[in-house]
Amino acid sequence: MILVTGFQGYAGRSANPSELVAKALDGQRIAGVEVVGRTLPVDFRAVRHDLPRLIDELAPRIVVSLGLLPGEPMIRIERVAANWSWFELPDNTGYRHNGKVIDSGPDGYLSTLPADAMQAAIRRAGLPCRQSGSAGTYLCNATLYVALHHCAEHHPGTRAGFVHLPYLPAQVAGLLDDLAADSLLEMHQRADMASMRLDDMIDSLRAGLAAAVDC
Ligand code: PCA
Repeated sequence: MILVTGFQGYAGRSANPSELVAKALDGQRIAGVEVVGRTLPVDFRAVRHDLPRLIDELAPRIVVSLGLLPGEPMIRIERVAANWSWFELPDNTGYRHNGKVIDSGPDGYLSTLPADAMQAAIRRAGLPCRQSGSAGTYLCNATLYVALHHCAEHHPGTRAGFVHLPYLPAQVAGLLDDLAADSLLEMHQRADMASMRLDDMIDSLRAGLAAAVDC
């Protein structure tokens, strides 16, 4: 079984493409393997508890968490989780975590997903994909760290990783309207206008996960 998690909206954004992709994949089969899609709250303390519980309950072969990265123009496979959080924004409970993700944990983990094979499969499907050496210092990095730490300690056969997604086109259309209405910035001052269609995100995940199952 493959566990795919997405996040709720946060920071005043109504939608989070990661939640929509996780919901779309829920119940599908990829390369013969069943997918379970779940939504995580944008809540540091809940994720630290809920994600390990979900992994214990479902014992997935692969766990991939998804999140939005505003401004990212393509599918972005994260390779590294740091044991450090520096929340520029509070989470949805108003909490800002500044410090280690897990006090007793090592400084970092490398994703155990076959990132090269996944990237190649996504590009073969005609969709843009790259890899990254930092998932940031917000909740997505913390989520990847929590998953890798829990799997290292309790599920050594489970591969875990994180994929960041761009905005949906409709979100950027809304941002352009907001920008025009605010009349404060020129368009070239904003660097977060990249987007990708939901179907392309779903197809990317299907292609990437099929490659991960085969590795
Ligand atoms: N993106 C945030 C947290 C939730 C989400 O979808 C991040 O990149 O950390």
